[in-house]
Amino acid sequence: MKVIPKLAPLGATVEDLDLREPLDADDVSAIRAALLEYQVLFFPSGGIDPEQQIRFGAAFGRLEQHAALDALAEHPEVVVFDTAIKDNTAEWWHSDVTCAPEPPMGAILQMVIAPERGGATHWASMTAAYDGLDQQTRGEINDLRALHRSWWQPVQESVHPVVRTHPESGRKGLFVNSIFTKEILGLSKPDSDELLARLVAHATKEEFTVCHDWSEGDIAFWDNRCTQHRVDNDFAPARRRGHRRRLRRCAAERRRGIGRRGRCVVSRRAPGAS
Ligand SMILES: O=C(O)CCC(=O)C(=O)O
Ligand SMILES: [Fe+2]
Repeated sequence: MKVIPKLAPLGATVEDLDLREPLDADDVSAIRAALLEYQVLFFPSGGIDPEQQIRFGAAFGRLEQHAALDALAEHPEVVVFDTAIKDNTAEWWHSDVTCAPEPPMGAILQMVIAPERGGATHWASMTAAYDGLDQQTRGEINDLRALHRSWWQPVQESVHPVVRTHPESGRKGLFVNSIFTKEILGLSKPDSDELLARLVAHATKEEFTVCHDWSEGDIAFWDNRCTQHRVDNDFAPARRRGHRRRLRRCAAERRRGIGRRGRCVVSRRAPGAS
C-alpha cells in the first residue's frame, strides 16, 4: 500500500490496495494512520460492489443508517445519491449529520457512475482552518457552543463546541457548517449570525481545501470529525443529455468511549431554512 499526499492541506491517494479483498489488520491500521494525517483518502478501486464497500467501511466502525437519504433496499446502511432518482446535490459545505450527538466518524463514498464532466467534490480541513484563525478570533470562540439542527423530520438537534478537539489526533478544529449549524449559544441573534457567517466563510476558503475530480470506481474516505465537503453542481448539462452521476456511501459510527459527546436536545420544532 502506497500513500501519496496531495499538494494541499489535506488529502492523499492510496494505491496498491485491492479493496475487493478483505483488509488485514496492518492495512486497517495503516489506513487509520493515513486518515488521521491526511483527513481524506482517495482509493482508485476500479469499482467494488456494495458488499465489498460495506466490508471496507465496517473495518473502521459500525455502519449507520441515515434518517432521510435514499438507501439500497437490500442494504439500508448504504446511501445512494443518483441524479436519475433525485435531482439534488450536496452543493453546500457541510460535515455529515452534525445534528446528531455523535456525528459519524467518517464516510466511504464510491463514484459508481461519473458524469462525463463536472461533479467534482471538495473537502476543507477544519484543523487547517482553525490554525489559520487570528489569535483574537480564537480567543473569542474557544469556549463557545453552537446548536446544530437537521433539515429532516423528526427534527434532531444537538449542541457541539464551536472548536472541537479531535479525539485521536488531539488537534483543534472548527466545527460549524452552513447546513446544520443554526446559532451560537449565548450571543444575540445578530451577533450569532455574523460570527457564524464569518467562521463558515473562513473555514471554506480555498487555501484549506482539496478537490477530487472523480473517475468511476474511485472511493473517498473522509474523517467527518475534522473536514467539510461540498459538490460542484456543474454537471446539469451532462445530465440533460442523459448522463448520470451515481454514488454509494456508507458512514462509520464514532467508536464508543472516544471523545466528548455533544448534548442531544431532540425537539419536534419544524426545521428552519437551511
Ligand atoms: O455527491 C458528493 O460528491 C458528496 C455527497 C455528500 O455530501 C456525502 O456523501 O455526504
Ligand atoms: Fe455529505
